[in-house]
Amino acid sequence: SKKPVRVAVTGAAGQIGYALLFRIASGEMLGKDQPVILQLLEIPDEKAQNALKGVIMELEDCAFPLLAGIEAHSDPMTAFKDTDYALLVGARPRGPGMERADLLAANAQIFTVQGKALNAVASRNVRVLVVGNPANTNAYIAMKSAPDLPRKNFTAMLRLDHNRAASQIAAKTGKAVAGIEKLAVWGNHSPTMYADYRNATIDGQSVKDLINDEQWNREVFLPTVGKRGAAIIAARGLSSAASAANAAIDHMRDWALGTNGKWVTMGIPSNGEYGIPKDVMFGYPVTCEGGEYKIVEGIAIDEFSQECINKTLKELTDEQDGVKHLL
Ligand code: NAX
Repeated sequence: SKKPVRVAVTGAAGQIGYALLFRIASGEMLGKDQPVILQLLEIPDEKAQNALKGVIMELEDCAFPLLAGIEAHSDPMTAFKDTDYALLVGARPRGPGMERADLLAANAQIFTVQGKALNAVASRNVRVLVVGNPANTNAYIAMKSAPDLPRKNFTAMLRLDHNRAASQIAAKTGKAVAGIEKLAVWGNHSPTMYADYRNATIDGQSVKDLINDEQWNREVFLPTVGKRGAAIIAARGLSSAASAANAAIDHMRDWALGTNGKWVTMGIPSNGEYGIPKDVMFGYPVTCEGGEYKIVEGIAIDEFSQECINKTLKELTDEQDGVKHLL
């Protein structure tokens, strides 16, 4: 049987953590034959550490055959020791009266510390997914704080946007979501993201031709996907958690085990593809194979798409400029 791999999860006692850990431990992320050791990080605060203890008791009570160990930590330097995968979920939410700049600064502090800790103690090939918001910029900060690790191993979660877009397309066309191929989401995990179905097919038919309604694309589809997080908060009184955890599982599983040629969306550091400046943590369509992702190149960018890409890029470079002095 396989040797266990180490999976670090931060914010482990939070609501996404609660929807995520049990699925990692049951083998849904890395395969039903892959034992895992969970290295869980929470803030030192007594309430958070107690909540983490409770989650660990429940994990134990599942008696998962693949769960080879569970550790509770309050320090990233021990939580990230030798870790092969790191899911950075914990972040500072926007509190009352907090300005955007304060939010960026508070998270810059967290992700600088965690990036440095990964740099110091993680596996040299650790694969990092940042979920905590602002996810792209937090991933950028962690990457910049970990100069000894491969840049390409730092990623941000755009998969929830991708899955939301797929679900809207399936509903609109009346077809099954499983039939969708070649969907792309560009840019920032924020309402500025650009979900792009121009090349998508569903059951082999062109989505654009089937829908054939550019007004729906611009006035219904894009705002619905972009504001879905807010719609869930309005309905549930809490932000998306199970769907976010599901997207994190999808992202890591596809990265580790491959997509068989299917396009998925990952936030990854640019190498200049599609005119995005180097190092910007940008949502791109990718395929995964052999534990590596590859950007889908050669997609034609029309005028409307370029406007959308420019807008989400501007937001990201503004966020990056807002934290540059802290790095
Ligand atoms: P919760 O507030 O329920 O949980 C966050 C947990 O993180 C808390 O238990 C907190 O103690 C812990 N934490 C905070 N700072 C930490 C640190 N420095 N080290 C370790 N743990 C720390 O939030 P939850 O609903 O689980 O959401 C977590 C993050 O995901 C938020 O930033 C949220 O905005 C973000 N999201 C990102 C999404 C994406 O698509 N990229 C979608 C869902 C979600 O909104």
